[in-house]
Amino acid sequence: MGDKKVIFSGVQPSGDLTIGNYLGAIRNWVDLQDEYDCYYCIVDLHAITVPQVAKDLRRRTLEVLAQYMAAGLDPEKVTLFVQSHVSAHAELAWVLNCMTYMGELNRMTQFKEKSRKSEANLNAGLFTYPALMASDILLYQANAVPVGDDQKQHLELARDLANRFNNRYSDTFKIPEPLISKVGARIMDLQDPTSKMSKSSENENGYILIKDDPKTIKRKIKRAVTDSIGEVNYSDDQPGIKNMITIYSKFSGESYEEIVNKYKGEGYGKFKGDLAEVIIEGLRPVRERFEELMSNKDYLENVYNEGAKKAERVARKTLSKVYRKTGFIKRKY
Ligand code: AQP
Repeated sequence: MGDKKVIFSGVQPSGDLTIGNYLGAIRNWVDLQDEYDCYYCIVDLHAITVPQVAKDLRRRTLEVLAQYMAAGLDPEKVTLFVQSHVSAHAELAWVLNCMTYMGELNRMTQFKEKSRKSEANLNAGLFTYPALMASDILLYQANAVPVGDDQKQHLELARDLANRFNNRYSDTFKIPEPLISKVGARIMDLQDPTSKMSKSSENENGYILIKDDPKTIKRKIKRAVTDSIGEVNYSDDQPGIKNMITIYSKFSGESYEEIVNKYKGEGYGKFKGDLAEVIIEGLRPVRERFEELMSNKDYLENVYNEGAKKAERVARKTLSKVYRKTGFIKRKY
């Protein structure tokens, strides 16, 4: 590992992973695994900021790990681990919470959006989520964080908190930079192409899961909303079609222009039929490898145990410095 720059990123096991998570995050992580020292986490502590059913959370945590690996992340090269296995995350989050202003958290758009959706269930964890995310990143002295547009504001807060701590005490944290993928387009909901595709969406026709079978993928694409224009154009006036062209392009490697030209004069039926095939073929190796991995629980267990051990060593080192500088006395035995 040595001089390699460090990267931290994670996905919440708050639902089954969608092609939004795959194309927008995980597939890009795979491209970074040789160049960087990568920590890829399954952020289960974050997931409980909205209520979860324990047995589903348990199942999904393991499935997310298997999907990381099925997508191409190699546990020999990167550190794969479960957030709750490394208690330093929750511990540093507390210290950072005590340095975060209410006003800063109030401005977070994700909090505003999520609180609008679940007014009956507003908990303090959802509000202080960005301090936990800052601790995830800062514990590993990450140089860079691959994030989607939606997470930029949280990363900005992580940078502010790192600077605040460094100024108040002394140099402790690296200041992380965003690493925004050049091809990191946002994948939108198939039923409401003005919102992003989300794994916790209530309408299952709005997303495609990595583990959806071909029949389900065909059905969901068939039902995806389009418009009455009737031409395959890459245009903001046709958000449904535009989103499907993006997905097509990301799976096939063809450019938007090539795709638009290919379907000139064709209706949406042919385009949708082909798109379903492109997705099915793109996901096939991932799904097959995923199923194989899920039938080998011992191996998965070994991967997350080894990952936690490695992450724990690095995280403890940072946390010890933070505790010492904060003024906590060290336990002597
Ligand atoms: N639709 C998307 N298009 C591109 N990238 C996406 N990501 C998520 N949705 C899309 C990226 O996936 C990573 C995982 O994010 P997360 O699990 O921390 O939570 P999220 O961003 O809130 O993802 P979801 O699927 O919308 O989850 P829920 O519904 O639980 O909130 C991030 O890198 C994100 O950018």
